[in-house]
Amino acid sequence: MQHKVTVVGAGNVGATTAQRIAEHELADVVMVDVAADLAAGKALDMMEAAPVLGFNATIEGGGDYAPTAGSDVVVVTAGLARKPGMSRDDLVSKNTEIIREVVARVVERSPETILIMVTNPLDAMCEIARRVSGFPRQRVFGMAGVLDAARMRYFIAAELKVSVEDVDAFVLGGHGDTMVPLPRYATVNGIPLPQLLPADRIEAINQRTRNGGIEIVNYYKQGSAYYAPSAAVYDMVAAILHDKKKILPCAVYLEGEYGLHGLFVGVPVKLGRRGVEQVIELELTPEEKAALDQSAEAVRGLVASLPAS
Ligand code: TXD
Repeated sequence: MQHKVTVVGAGNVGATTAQRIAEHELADVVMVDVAADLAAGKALDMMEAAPVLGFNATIEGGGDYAPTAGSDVVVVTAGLARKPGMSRDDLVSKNTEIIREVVARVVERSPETILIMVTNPLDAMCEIARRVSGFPRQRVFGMAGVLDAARMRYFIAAELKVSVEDVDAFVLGGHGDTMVPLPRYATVNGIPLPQLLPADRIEAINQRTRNGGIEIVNYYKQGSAYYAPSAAVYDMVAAILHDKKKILPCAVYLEGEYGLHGLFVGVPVKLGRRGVEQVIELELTPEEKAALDQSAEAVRGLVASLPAS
């Protein structure tokens, strides 16, 4: 393949992302995990599907970072999920340690790469990656909005019994309870959602979108969503490698846009071969702006609590 993508973390999201990238022949994939055999075994298992499915991309896996050198894109999914008895702060400090180590090691070998962060708490881990890599905001950002919007799009399509292909939606803000679904900017083949559904049904869709992650966790009991998250990462990687200039909601470091400075917040951006090529500023109503500010405050609080390096 022309391109190389590294996926750090060969768990549920990482391995499924690797599979989607390879099966679509988007790039050759290197998976790295502290659980080296897990990464090696999953890579081999996927390669053994190649003759049946007929894809020519390669997937290799292990614990070594040497094969990641010169990656066009690096997707970081490494981290711990919260276990019983673990506080949110425990998770933040443990994942901060992991992200610092992982980002330093990939950036050393791929100094020109584009980093897509996935590990939670997403917006805070993006900030750690930005600090450690020293990358400009064009090349370090997070996946959350594409997933949150995909959930909202699915819920709208299911409610209206229309094709998911016709439904667009935007979700702004941090990746958490304070995310801001924007039904005013949701459309069904160009028709604004508020013309198709009454306010109470729209509010129910907003609420289900905010709870989209926990809804899946409640089914799985252990572990969290990965089919839709890996699809969202795939969409971002494809937009970058094919220089599509797609407008997608991503967690990006704001430098004054939306009146916010110096923190990662989910907003629409243009994604192309150079990464985030433009931040798109939507016009917001005072209520929408207040909800975005509240979401940004939650991110700011979490970043302020990060352990010092
Ligand atoms: O919207 C979003 N951004 C998200 C985020 C959607 C879904 C999942 N989200 C978060 O991604 C989730 O809360 C986790 O923080 C990550 C990864 O989720 P996943 O479901 O893939 O978790 P797993 O299956 O536990 O996989 C994590 C892997 C596992 O194989 C570990 O061995 C590995 O990370 N790991 C490491 N790899 C490399 N280096 C280090 N230090 C390391 N530590 C753990």
